Amino acid sequence: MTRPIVHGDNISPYVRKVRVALAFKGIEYENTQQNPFGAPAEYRAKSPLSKIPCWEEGDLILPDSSVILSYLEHRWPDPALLPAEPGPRARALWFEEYADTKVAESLAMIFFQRVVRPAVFKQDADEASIEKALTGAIPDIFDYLTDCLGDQEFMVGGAFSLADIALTSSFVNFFIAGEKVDAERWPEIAAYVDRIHALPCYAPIVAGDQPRR
Ligand SMILES: N[C@@H](CCC(=O)N[C@@H](CS)C(=O)NCC(=O)O)C(=O)O
Repeated sequence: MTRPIVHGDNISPYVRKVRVALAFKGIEYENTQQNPFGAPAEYRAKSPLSKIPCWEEGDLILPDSSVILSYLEHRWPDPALLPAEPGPRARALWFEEYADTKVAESLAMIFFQRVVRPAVFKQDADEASIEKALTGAIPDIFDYLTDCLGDQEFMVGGAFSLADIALTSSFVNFFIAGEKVDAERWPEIAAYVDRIHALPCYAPIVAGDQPRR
């Protein structure tokens, strides 16, 4: 069987989300390191929003990280990345949605401004947007996640799930952009992110995604 392909540059939080899920499930794949910006027509034919990641497995083309994770969960259910119970399962899907919207827009946005924008678009970072996120949206996110996590090890159902993968992926970009979680103000979130990033399916990916010096 030919190996499935994940199209997408490893530094994308959405591509990382898929890679961690694949590592957890022990699925082998190829990666094209496709850049979404100025992607060729051949790629846009597969991913009409011209976003990454996109999954390709023979005739099956799936352009969206949440759709890909849903497919992986049905196709390779063991080990599971969603709780079996309907309530916790839906709750995990909510955290995936929150991570892919609010969390990525706020945390990975800083990486986009400081790293991608100068490198790809030859533009300066929008410091006003960064400041607004650091003083508004990001503290709100950390407060909300602190409330949701409580004293649990994982975000949902007492076990590692795709909620933990999705919620912590953008933190890799946030850290590379030079930011950190204030561990005095949000000790639970600082410890949670470190704990999830240290898991065997996640740690090599975090290490491999650090910029080369
Ligand atoms: N909902 C999509 C979002 C993917 C996404 O926004 N990826 C970014 C890279 S981190 C991208 O491709 N951006 C290119 C663009 O917006 O033109 C998913 O979960 O896969």
